[in-house]
Amino acid sequence: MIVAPAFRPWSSLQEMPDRKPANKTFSRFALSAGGSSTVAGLPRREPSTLALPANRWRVLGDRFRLTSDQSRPMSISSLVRSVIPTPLRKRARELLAPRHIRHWPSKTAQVPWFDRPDALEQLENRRRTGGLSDKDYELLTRWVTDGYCVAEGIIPEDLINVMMRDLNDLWMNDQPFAGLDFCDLRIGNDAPKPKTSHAELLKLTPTERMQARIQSNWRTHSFQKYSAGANAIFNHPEMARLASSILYCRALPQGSINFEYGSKQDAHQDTAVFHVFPANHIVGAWIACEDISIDCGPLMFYPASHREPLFSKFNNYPQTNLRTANPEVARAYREHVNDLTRNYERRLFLGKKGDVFFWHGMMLHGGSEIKDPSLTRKSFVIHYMPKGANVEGRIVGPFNW
Ligand SMILES: O=C(O)CCC(=O)C(=O)O
Ligand SMILES: [Fe+2]
Repeated sequence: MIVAPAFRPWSSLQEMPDRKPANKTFSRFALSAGGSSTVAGLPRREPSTLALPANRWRVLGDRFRLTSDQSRPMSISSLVRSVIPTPLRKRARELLAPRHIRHWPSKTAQVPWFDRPDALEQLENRRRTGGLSDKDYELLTRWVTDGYCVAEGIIPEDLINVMMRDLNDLWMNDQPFAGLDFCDLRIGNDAPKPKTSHAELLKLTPTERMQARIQSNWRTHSFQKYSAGANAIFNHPEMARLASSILYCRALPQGSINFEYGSKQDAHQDTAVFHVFPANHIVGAWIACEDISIDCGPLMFYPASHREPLFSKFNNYPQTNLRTANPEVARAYREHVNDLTRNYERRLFLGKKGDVFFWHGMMLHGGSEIKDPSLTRKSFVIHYMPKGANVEGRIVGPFNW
């Protein structure tokens, strides 16, 4: 039997969830967002009332005209975002960015527990000592052996509906949200643009906007900053509890992506697109925002592929990955992944609305081919990491995105 050294996450095990995370204050407030949908086919918004996390409600409140029974201070990052214009924030980030590439140790004691040879024994111990329910034990066993697990029905439908309605309203808002961009939007007959700001979108006629919406495989990032519904899901306690149980320390949501259609994204590992240190301390979570049909280009994944070593040309990870790779290395990575996919069975995630698919940073996954382009594939993706593991700010450019 191989005995791995005791796992020491950033926070001590006493801080471990399997209980509600810190953000558990809920307030009831009425949500009545501004703007109305006038284009045929877009549902008219009805005001609704939901239990939503109270953090950052003021920022959202300004934008969504929330009425709350409770006042809470604005977070520092929200305050900075609302006071300093985006170009200035970008410039400040450039000036503060690191200039010298550092050497990142490839061998570190901080291998996540699930990548250690005794991972299943550790799970057994956690169960024996009362730290895991049977259900969680089952999910985490699947995580260890196959690099993913599925938690069914954990996000309430009404919460998803609120986020979807907010997302829908973006296309017809009266005022743009500063800092909100759409990626890969194709306007008219133009090629898809990497980024189109919300302000640019709203300059188009309603018909042009709708055409762009339905003809593009667009996505938007960090919608939780603009939508109370998205924010409630981003901070959803059960998602955080499960991601924390996987990482075995407190998991923090790092960013989000909303998709309306399939992504058709090539198979990849998230380690290749995120800068995570120590490696593999990342959990992807893909929330089905409608029942996913087989022809819409579902999320594809390759069970057990998470055991593959990191691509050899990413030899100073997390500095070297796809985001910083030159074209030759990027091409070699694509070939490497293509070769790997031949060794594993490909599966599709056909989740029901509210189901969540969690995956390991090294598990191959992507967007499968879209057989029927008229079908939507509404999803919300969140990536979790422990505090301090997202080292994006310590990476030196130039960057590919
Ligand atoms: O939703 C998809 O098709 C792929 C998403 C993905 O790869 C990711 O967010 O890491
Ligand atoms: Fe990914």
